[in-house]
Amino acid sequence: MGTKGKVIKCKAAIAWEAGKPLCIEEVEVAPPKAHEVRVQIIAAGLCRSDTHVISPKFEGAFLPVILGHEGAGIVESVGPGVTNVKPGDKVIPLYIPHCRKCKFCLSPLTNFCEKFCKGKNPLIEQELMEDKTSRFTCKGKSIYHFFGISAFSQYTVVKDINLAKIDDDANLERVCLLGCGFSTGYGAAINTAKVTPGSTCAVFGLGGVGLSAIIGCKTAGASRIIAIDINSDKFPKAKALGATDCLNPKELNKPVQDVIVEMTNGGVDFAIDCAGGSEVMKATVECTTVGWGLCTFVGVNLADKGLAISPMELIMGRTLKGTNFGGWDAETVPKLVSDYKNGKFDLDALVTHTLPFDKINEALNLLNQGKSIRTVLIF
Ligand code: PAD
Ligand code: ZN
Repeated sequence: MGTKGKVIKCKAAIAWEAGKPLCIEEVEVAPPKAHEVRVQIIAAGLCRSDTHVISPKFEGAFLPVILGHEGAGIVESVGPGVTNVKPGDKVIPLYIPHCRKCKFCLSPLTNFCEKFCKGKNPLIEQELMEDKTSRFTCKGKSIYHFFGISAFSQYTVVKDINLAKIDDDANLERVCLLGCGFSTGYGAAINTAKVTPGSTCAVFGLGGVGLSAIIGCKTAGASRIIAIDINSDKFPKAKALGATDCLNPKELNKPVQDVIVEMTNGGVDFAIDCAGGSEVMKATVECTTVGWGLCTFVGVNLADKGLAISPMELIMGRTLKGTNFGGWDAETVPKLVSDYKNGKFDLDALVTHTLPFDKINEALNLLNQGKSIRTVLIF
């Protein structure tokens, strides 16, 4: 009488068109094929990256689509050949696959996988399964997957290599944030930048990703953490999580990087951009000290042409780095779950709202109005 091998009808949020609210619809979710897993989503956070694809500014989106890439759930059934998870296991789907065989998976230098590196824009990769078909249909139409995850559905199908199996007692309403926002910001600080004890740091953009970067800087032992946002409402939380100073570029009478350079006797050791866009990237570079300043880029700004930089910035000893998903993969995310359970970091502070899944448009409005850090949707 189980659902294994059968089509499941359930609710999902579909983006039919760019710039329009999502629609909660009944969808059919096909059973998993070889090396695929059908997952019942229990909780999912809403990340800024979900909104990029349905922005009218974004070109090349695959629509209609089921968004969502920060989810956690329970395996409902597995297709032939799946050995890493079984029905009933708790899992976090990851948008960076981990085949464990390719040159990237075998290298300690990256969390990438060959399957992730083929395309140019990860925002529109993994829109279909390996056989180039979708497992979702709605009203007779095939619906695209998103980031290989599509967490905004009560049931989804993902590849086995996109799953991290986590502890049975993990709190899915919190560890869903390890699927993107927390891991990205925290990992940007501790894995990519490798922030050092006693260092000075600047973090631009205080959403879920930037606040997590602040947690990472503090965990790494930074002595000064300067938090920057154009929305001063974000400052109390940044301070509570470890920021020592907060700056709003709109309230300064000179560029924020000049103010930071003055405050820090020549610039910070580490700067992390969690907002995106050429203006912030430029400030991120220019607020670091000559000699050894290290900039890490995380933020994505679609309408922006990117950074034009003078070679002198680098000749003077600065380093530029970027990160996708903070350096974590399917092998290391379960360890992050254990660290959370052991109290190494707190995720509650990032969750400003909890809403039933069908209120997803309310969650989008809260994010767009700068009123939320993370809304966790409960399915
Ligand atoms: P968010 O929208 O919750 O937070 C972004 C914050 O940046 C907001 O508080 C804004 O007010 C602030 N901001 C905007 N413009 C500026 C500016 N000029 N100067 C200072 N602050 C500014 O987003 P989020 O925290 O969910 O995500 C942050 C970015 O990171 C976003 O671009 C997202 O797409 C990207 C991201 N990247 C990865 C990755 O792996 N590289 C993963 C997840 C998210
Ligand atoms: Zn994300």
